[in-house]
Amino acid sequence: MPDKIVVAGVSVDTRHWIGGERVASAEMFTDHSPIDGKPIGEISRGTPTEAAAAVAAAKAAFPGWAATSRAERARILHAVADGVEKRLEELAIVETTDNGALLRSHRRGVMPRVAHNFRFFADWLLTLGHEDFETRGHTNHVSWDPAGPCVLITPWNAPLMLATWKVAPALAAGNTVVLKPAEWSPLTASLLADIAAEAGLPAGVLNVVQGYGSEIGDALTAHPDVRRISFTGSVPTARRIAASAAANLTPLSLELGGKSPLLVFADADLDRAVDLAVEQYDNAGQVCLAATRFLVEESVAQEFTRRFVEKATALVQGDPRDEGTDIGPTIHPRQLEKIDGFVQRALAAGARAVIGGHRRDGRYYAPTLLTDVAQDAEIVQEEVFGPVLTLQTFATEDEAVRLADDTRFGLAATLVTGDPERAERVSARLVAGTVWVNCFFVRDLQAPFGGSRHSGVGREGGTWSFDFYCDLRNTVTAPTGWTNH
Ligand code: TXE
Repeated sequence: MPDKIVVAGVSVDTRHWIGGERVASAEMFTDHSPIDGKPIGEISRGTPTEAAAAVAAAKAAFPGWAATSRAERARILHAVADGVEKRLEELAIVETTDNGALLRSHRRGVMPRVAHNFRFFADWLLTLGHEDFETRGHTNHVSWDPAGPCVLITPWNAPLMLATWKVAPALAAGNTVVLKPAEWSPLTASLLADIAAEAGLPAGVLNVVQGYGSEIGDALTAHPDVRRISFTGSVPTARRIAASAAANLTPLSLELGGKSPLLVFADADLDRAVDLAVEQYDNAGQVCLAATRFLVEESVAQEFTRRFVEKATALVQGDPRDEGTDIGPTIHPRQLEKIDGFVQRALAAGARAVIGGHRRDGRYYAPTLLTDVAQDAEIVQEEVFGPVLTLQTFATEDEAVRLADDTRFGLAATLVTGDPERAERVSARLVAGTVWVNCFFVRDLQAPFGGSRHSGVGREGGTWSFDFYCDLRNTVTAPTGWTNH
């Protein structure tokens, strides 16, 4: 099998990246493109042996990287960002080929954000203080020490963006990393390894292991030398990882799914509400933050639906490489199957498809809006992770809040209202890690990001990332000449 494949004109190494070297596995797995379902190439299928080698490399590199000055770490992370910017077009087309999300989004939004992830945490690192204060003449000195090797496990819906969201703060804090990208979208992680090496990141500081989570996950998450595990993905896998991490009490950060509401009050600017509603089809609905449950005040529900349908049916679904495409394919036949299963069960239970409700050719699913759904219906309670939205109505603010909070998730909520007092009142009552008022998807890396309940554990972003990736130490020093007697 070749060590390198050419994807949309870009050479991608198919092997792991361990201790600054490319390492091949005996077995391979086939990576397919969601655009046409065709094979892209054969990728090294990691085993527990390679997983352990990657952790050993991260462990060996840790003392050197932890002792590297903050200024030097920041300089190298900025150089990684430079490399991402230099290869932005290549990263964008490879990612689109691999996961089917829109090329125009990768070019203009996602890949610039990947570079920003490195720049932001490099700069933030330099502001991280050492706190000092006094207790009865003693000095307390609080320091942020790197924790050690970190295992970062990432999903396929925004592969490089979500990976670097973890890699950048982990490295900035002085940790070393083993990154395990999703097997449905393994390619850009391999390019990141090249970019990091070119930027001067020392061998072993960033390692990438490819393969199936079910085959190498435990070897990573139960490893006694791993000091942090950060995971973005599904709830069942999170449970498995938490159980595996329990052996060593390894601290975990979990960013899981959502079933977020979009609340539209009668006093809202309806055009804005519809614009925000249509955005929920981004990335074919494969977005953890998507506000997939529309809750609309009764008096405007009909008009909202009319305007939504007009706008949604004008969206172009097709090849994600075309500039004019609004909605691409779903990632994998298994995901398509899962989406359609949810929709068909909902229709059988009495839901009505206002639009969509069926597959299209290949891996494409028609943008769907379902009404006549009960609050306890599976389609209202479970994350579909596809272009499938539901619409329910409410009569009062209390009812809106009750419906919004009545799932096991708590990742985000969006509310659209023209009344600032209502916005303040309602947002304070919602269980959600992020509440957007009259907007959606605005995310500053300084802000805490994460979810409550089954949407996750912990927060990422700014100080919260460093809290997670550092061991905090308080050193208490007695005043000179002080005795205990
Ligand atoms: O996720 P998994 P899947 C949700 C979404 C989607 C569903 C299933 O609802 O339909 O999850 O997606 C690795 N030990 N989200 O099956 O399994 C795996 O290799 C260690 C929401 O793809 O959670 C991949 O790298 N790792 C979400 C990563 O976990 C293991 C994004 C995610 O895969 C492992 C993606 C194991 N035992 C899906 N088993 C979000 N929050 O944005 C698997 N993995």
